[in-house]
Amino acid sequence: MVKDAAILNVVKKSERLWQDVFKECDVDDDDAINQRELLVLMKRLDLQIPSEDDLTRLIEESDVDENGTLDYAEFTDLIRKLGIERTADIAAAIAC
Ligand SMILES: [Ca+2]
Ligand SMILES: [Ca+2]
Repeated sequence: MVKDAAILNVVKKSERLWQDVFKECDVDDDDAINQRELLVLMKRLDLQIPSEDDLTRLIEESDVDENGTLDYAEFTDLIRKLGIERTADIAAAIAC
């Protein structure tokens, strides 16, 4: 299945880019994205900035272990929920 392999390749590539984005956003280097760091990311992505309550709710929805911050797995879950489809484009724009 050549087609599936190609799709997998794209997913893998954007996965790597998101890891870079995650690191880039993790300003205090604690391997987690907190509310403030997420807000900075959303501004850079030109997303609609949610209210503080919405932002808290957004994090809570993806914060599986309920520690108030998003680790990488939780972060990618959030990205999926936000419906960011052009992951590679956006990640590339941020990475440079
Ligand atoms: Ca952090
Ligand atoms: Ca968490």
